[in-house]
Amino acid sequence: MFKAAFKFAGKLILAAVLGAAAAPILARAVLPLHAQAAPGAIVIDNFTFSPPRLLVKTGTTVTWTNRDDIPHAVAAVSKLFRSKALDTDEAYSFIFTAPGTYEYFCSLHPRMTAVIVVEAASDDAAGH
Ligand SMILES: [Cu+2]
Repeated sequence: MFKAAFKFAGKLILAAVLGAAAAPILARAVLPLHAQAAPGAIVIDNFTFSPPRLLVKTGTTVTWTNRDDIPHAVAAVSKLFRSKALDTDEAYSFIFTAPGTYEYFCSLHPRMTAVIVVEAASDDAAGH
């Protein structure tokens, strides 16, 4: 009788321990599907925008950081955005709210070109 009750309690404790151990694993597996607005980071160095083509979702803040030892600037071909000249280690950010292909260049060195492709976030796509 006591033995049976003890066995039963042991099973409950085992279940509780397993449950506690499984919870963080489940949380880790589920979370990345939600709150993931991958930030966009572009590095300017050696007269080059890297990456030359960046794919982001709507609502993403893209930040350009000048790691070159001379000034550069960021200017959209469409004139949607335009930074001032960025000295070494200075940064410029722009939030992309609409899907599209955004070509841009360095207004100080117009041969430096690159592109940002903005895709609708999955939540947006469902509403349209
Ligand atoms: Cu430049």
